[in-house]
Amino acid sequence: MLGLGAAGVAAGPVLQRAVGSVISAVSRQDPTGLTGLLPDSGGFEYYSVTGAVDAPTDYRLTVDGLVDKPASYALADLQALPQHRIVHDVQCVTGWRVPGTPFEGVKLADLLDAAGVRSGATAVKFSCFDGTYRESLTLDQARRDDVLVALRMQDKPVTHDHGGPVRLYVAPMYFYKSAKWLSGITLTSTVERGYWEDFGYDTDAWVGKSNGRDDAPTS
Ligand SMILES: Nc1nc2c(c(=O)[nH]1)N[C@H]1C(S)=C(S)[C@@H](COP(=O)(O)O)O[C@H]1N2
Ligand SMILES: [Mo]
Repeated sequence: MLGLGAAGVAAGPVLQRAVGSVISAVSRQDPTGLTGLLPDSGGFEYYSVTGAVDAPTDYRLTVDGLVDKPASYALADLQALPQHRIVHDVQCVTGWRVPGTPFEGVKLADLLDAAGVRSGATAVKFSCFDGTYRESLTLDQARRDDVLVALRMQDKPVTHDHGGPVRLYVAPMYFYKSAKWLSGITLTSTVERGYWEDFGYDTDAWVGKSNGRDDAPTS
């Protein structure tokens, strides 16, 4: 496992296909069985690394770690903040793609500003109420305009299957960075690897410029 990242640099697309099939295999084994039950998925594939995820009765999004003002937002609090809309292609690292998908929500940068990021922080860790998935970004990546705490997707509230009520949306990166069922944002002193990154995927997951791919420049 640990050598996989370095091997990716050398093996390129061949390794990419290999790790891609790991994700497909996990998705096929999805114990919820939902993958086959979504007739109008619109090109999306349902992913969950855990079984059925319970919808929270009282949704909260916490912001903590290396901040001056830790916060806990209810959904209504997030809805009351300025909303931003991005229309961009969704690209899963395994190959499927949904062009021109609208996402709308609060800029992650705005939540970071409100929290008052302390000087020792260099990264942001995301946790999910499925209890297992986690992701991370560097602080610079997290402050980009095209990174949203998304409340809407395809011009309607993010559905439970797509990670609602609130998911992360990292437009310039492969979709595994866009953590579903977002529940926590924690400022940390180092980047902590995400769930799939423990299996060899790149932590810096730029579309076309990571995971053994070197396509046309993006962003
Ligand atoms: N909590 C959580 N977030 C997740 C995942 C997951 O399994 N659990 N899978 C990731 C991957 S690999 C992809 S491609 C997208 C899939 O999003 P979708 O189910 O809305 O199509 O969610 C990403 N975020
Ligand atoms: Mo994915």
